[in-house]
Amino acid sequence: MYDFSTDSAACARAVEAGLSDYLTGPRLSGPGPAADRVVAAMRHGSLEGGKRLRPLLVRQAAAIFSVAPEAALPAGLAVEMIHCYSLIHDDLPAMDDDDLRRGRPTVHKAYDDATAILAGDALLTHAFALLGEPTTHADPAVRIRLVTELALGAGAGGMVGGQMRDIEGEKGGFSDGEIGIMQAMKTGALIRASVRMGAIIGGADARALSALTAYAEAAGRAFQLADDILDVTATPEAMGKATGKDAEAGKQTLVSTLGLDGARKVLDNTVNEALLALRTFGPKADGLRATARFFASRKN
Ligand code: GRG
Repeated sequence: MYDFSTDSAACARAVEAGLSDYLTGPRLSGPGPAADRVVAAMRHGSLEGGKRLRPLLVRQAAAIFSVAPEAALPAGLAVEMIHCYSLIHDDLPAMDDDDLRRGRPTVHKAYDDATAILAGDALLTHAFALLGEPTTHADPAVRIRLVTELALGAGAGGMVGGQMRDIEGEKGGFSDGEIGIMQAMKTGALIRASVRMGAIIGGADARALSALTAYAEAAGRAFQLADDILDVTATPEAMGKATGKDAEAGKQTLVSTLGLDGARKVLDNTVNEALLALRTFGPKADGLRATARFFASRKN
């Protein structure tokens, strides 16, 4: 029987080891000390912390097609590198201006703004270098699909575009629909890409890919709703942040427009929608089922 805590802990350990290994490897070493500083900042922003949920989704989606966890790991590491870069840049004074991330000083606080920008840039760049390596998948056509999937999820039609809309939305006046689109791009797109990358590694056919995409889109909405609920209900310490930033800044979220009870109801329905999308898959999809439930129940 699938056990979420065992599998997610095993995945987190593998991600920590895999990232640490990659971030000490020969691909990152330049000829002088300047390069060492940026690698140290990349390590600060990506190691020792984080739930590693996106690599877990890659692993769980691949598991439906009997792909071993190790075979899904490089793609999971690439997604996590993109996620960590986005957090490093999001914490900068020009964006959310946060001092703490995962209970530790943010990269620009531990180093400086310029180093944090460069560390994020380098994580972004190396994510795609890693996807291009034959160890990620033996078939170059699969590697190209993985690169495209991640680039589109992270780019202007996905995470970066969602962040831009979020910044524009701070002026207020977003409808529920516009908030939903912004969130689907900002956080949903990377979750969607993670699930689809696992499915692509597993050789999913069009029908399976479409069902898993429907799962991922609902799971992404559930993740963001839970995040918005936690922003107003959890203590900042539990979230590893200095403050409950979004609520404090009066940011528009579905909690601010639907109220806490309304948002919790939508969250339950959204998790059910994610589970329904998996109905044609057997017990091998239990990992993805457990993660959708975890998204709704998480405490940080
Ligand atoms: C700066 C290009 C750029 C994008 C930033 C994703 C994002 C866009 C910003 C993150 C800000 C944020 C806190 C969004 C809420 C949802 C979210 C992504 C939370 C953090 O993800 P978790 O909970 O974090 O998976 P851990 O630390 O566990 O990895």
